[in-house]
Amino acid sequence: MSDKSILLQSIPEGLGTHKPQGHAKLSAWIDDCIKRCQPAQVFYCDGSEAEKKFLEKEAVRMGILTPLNQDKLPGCFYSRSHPNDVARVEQLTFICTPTKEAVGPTNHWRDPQEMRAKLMGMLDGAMKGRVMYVVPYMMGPKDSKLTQVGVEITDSIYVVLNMRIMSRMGEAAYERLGADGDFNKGLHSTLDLNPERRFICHFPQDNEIISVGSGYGGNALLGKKCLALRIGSALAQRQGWMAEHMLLLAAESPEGKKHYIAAAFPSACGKTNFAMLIPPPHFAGWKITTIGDDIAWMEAGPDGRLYAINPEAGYFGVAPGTNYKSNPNAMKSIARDTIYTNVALTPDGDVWWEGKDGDPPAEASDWLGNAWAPDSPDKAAHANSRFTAPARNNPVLAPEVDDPKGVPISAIIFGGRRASTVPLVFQSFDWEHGTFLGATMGSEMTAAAAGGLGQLRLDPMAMIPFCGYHMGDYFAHWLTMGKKLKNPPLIFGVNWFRKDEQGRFVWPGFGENMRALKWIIDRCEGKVDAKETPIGHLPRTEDFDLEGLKDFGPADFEKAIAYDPAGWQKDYALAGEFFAKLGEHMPKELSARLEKQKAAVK
Ligand code: GTP
Ligand code: SPV
Ligand code: MN
Repeated sequence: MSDKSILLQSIPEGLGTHKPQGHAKLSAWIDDCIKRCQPAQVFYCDGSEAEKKFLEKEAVRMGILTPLNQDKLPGCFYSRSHPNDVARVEQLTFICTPTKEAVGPTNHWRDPQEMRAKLMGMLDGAMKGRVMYVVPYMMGPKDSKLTQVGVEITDSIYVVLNMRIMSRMGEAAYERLGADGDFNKGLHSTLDLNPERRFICHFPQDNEIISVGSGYGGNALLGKKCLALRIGSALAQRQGWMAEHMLLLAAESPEGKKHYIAAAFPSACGKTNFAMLIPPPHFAGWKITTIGDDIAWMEAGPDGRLYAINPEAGYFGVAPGTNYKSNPNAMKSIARDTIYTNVALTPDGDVWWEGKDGDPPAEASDWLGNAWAPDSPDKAAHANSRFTAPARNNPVLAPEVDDPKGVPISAIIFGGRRASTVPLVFQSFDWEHGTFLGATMGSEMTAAAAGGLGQLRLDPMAMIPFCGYHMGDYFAHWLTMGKKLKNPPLIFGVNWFRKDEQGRFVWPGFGENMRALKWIIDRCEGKVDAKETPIGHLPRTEDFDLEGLKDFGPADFEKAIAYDPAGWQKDYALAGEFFAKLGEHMPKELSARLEKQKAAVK
C-alpha cells in the first residue's frame, strides 16, 4: 500500500529551508502564523526547479495530483477538487474595513476585529499534523514599480504548485522586499473544506488576506483575485493607478504597427480566448500576441498615455469549449507543465471536457471520479473545470510581458455575455461616456462563481466580484484617471454572445473577433467614419471587413450590430436602480449621463 501520509518525506537537502532572514516584520508574522496554526512541518519555498519536482512527487504520493500520460502531456497533472469546492463563492467573500460604508452595497462587509477573531478561532491548531508552506511571490515583472510582493502561507500543496505557475514565485520576492519592504500577508488553510467554514476575507488597510475552507483558484491562490484585484483595486485608488479584470493583447498590422488593447469581460466571457486570438486567413500578416488573459495594472505614463502590466505569470483558464478550432494557442499552452482541475480523465491518462476536439472518449472517469460514457446524462467535466498553465508555454506570448514600464494602451474594450440589446461592437463618445458604458454593462452569470447561472446582472467593468471598495468611488476613480490622461485610450463595447430568435449565436466569434478588433484599430487610427446613434458610434457596414466569412453577409452583420432602443430602455432602467443603490458615492457626472442617455433612447 502506498503511504498517503500528508507530511513531506525524504526532503532533499537544501529544500524547504529558505526561511527569510533580515525582515523583522515578515519573520514576526510567519512566527505568529506558526504559533497559531501549529503545523507539524514548515516548508519554506524557494521557487527552484528542484523544489517543483520534489513537491510534484510528494503531491502524487499524497494522492492530491495524478500524473497524466507523460508521452502525450509531459509535465502535466490531474486534480479533482472536493465536489463542493468548484468555483468562487461571492456570498462568502468579505471586505473587512473599519466602516461598512467604505465597501458599499456591492460587497459583503464584516467588522475587521470580529472577523479576525472568528478566523483566528478556526485557524487555532488548524495545521496540526499538516505541512505549512511559506510561499514568497511577486505579482508583476521583477523591476516594475507597480509590482507587489506577497507571501502566502498555506497548508495546500496544490495551492503551492498552482501559485508557482501563476505568479513569479521564489526568493527574488524576498530580495525585492529588503529589510522593510511592504508585502501582502496571505494566510490560507483548507481546514476541512466545509462550506460552513469557508471565508475569503480581505483587510485592505493591513494589506492582508485570510482565506479558509476552500482550495479553489480564485479563493485560494491569493495573489490572483484577492491581491491583484480586491486589495489591488483599493491600493490603486489610494495611489492613483488602476487594477482591472482585463486581458492585454498586442495587435500588429502587416505594416508592423502595434496597438495594445485592454479588455474587460466578466468571468468565463472570453478574455483568454480574445487574448490568444488567431486572425482568420483573410487577415494574413496580422499578428496578435498575448500580454495577459485576466488582470491588468495600469498607470498614467509621462506621455499622458495609460500603461499596463500583467501581474500574473500563468493562465488559470476555463477548459470547456477550449479546442484547436476555438483557441489553438490555449491548446498549445496546456500541452505541457499544466495542472488540470475537475476535467474528465480517460483510461490512457489523457484529459477530456465538453467541447474538446474530436469525439468524446468511449469511457472516462468524470470530474467526480465516476464512470462516464458518452450516453451518460451528466457532464464529464465540471462547467468551471480549469487548467493552470505557465504563460511561457503560449506560442504567441508577447515579449513585452516582462517590460517593467508596461505597454501603452490604445483602446479599452468592455464586453459581456448578452443574448440581446448590446451590439457586436460600438464606440463610446469619450472617456466619460466610456466610463458610463463600463459602469452600466450587464452580463449573464457563468459557472465561474457559485449560484445565479444565466441570470442577467449588472457587472460594471467586469469588477462586481473583485472591486475591493465602494463601486461609486471606483467609478469616480475612473473619471479621475481620465482627467490625468492627456492621451486616454478610446473606449469600446463588444458583445460576442448576441442570439437570434432560434437561440443561436448570431456572430461566429473566436478568431473572427479579429474583424471587430480591426474596426476598433481603424477607429483608433482615424481611418473610418461611423454611424452616430444615442448609444455611441456604430460601425458602418461598408467599413467592417466581412470578406472570407462563410455564411455571414451584410444582412447578418446588420442584425449583429442592430441598435435596439427598447432593449436599452430596459438596460438603463436596471442601471438606474444600480446607481441609486450607490447613493452619495455615485459620481454626479454619471448620474447626469444616465438621464441624458435615457432621454436619448426614448
Ligand atoms: P475567467 O478566467 O473566468 O476570467 O474567464 P475568461 O473571460 O478568460 O473566459 P474564457 O476566454 O475562458 O471563455 C469562457 C467561455 O466562453 C469558453 O467556454 C469559451 O469557449 C467561450 N467563448 C470565448 N470566446 C467566445 C466567442 O467569441 N464566442 C462564443 N460564442 N463563445 C466564446
Ligand atoms: C474568474 O472567475 O474570473 C477567474 C477564475 O478568472 S478565478 O481566478 O478562480 O477567479
Ligand atoms: Mn477572471
